[in-house]
Amino acid sequence: METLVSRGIIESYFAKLNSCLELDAAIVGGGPSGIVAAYYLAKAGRKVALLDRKLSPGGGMWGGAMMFNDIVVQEEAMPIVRELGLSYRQYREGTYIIDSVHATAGLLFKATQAGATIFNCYSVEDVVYKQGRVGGVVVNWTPVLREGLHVDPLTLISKTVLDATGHDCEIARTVARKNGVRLKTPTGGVAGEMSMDAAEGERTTIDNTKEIYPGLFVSGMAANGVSGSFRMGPIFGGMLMSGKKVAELMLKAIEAQ
Ligand code: 48F
Repeated sequence: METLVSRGIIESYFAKLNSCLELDAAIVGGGPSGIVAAYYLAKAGRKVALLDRKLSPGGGMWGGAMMFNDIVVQEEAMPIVRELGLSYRQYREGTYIIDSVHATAGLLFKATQAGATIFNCYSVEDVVYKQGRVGGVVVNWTPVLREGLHVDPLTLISKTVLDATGHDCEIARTVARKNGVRLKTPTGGVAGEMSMDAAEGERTTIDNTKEIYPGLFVSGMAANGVSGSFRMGPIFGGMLMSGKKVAELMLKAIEAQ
């Protein structure tokens, strides 16, 4: 029995990893925008893997605000909430409350059910960069990096890469710093996020969701971070809409290749 269990996991896991060595979409970061992007890309029949450095993907959504585990979603994003089958209740006109643990678990369930593969405990430490294009991600075990062990990474080739790493915009930062290139952002680099303006931050999150370098897209807080716009706190409609928008942009880019 013990050997059967171990062999089952090893064979299944490495078949899964092997099938993800060449992707349509590599999504870095399993916060709400990344998970929603994974859902729509997988639903469209694309080969998509989402990588998150933590044991439990979900980013900043599990904890609601200050660990009070509810989130607010505005009317414009409710079609996505309904499509994903999340339970919610109306709060005031045009605003809804969702239990944040239910929301996070629900998004992860729907994305994987649609066919997205999630690799947790994977840190993306670099990208594949060829002929002026981002063409994949360089991954390592999070514990390897945490321990500072000198262990080389593996590579997943991908037609598109999404930086959904949240406030730190890690992938955009790495691409600009290591390759000396200008990104399609107001500064040509990572401008860094501004302080809180919830309404403006929500609006600009959608505007700033785009391809910032050939093959490299941004969503969620990373979209506002690279373009120097506002944070918005525990209102999550913009994150969901950003994930849907970026999936549509990435689908077009994949089809064009
Ligand atoms: O920050 P995060 O939740 O991303 P998001 O989709 O959503 C932002 C909101 O949660 C919140 C907000 C809403 O109003 O402002 O902050 O923009 O999740 C980002 C995820 O990316 C992972 C990290 O563990 C987290 O789960 N991550 C970050 N850098 C890396 C990474 C990396 N280099 N490799 C792998 N995962």
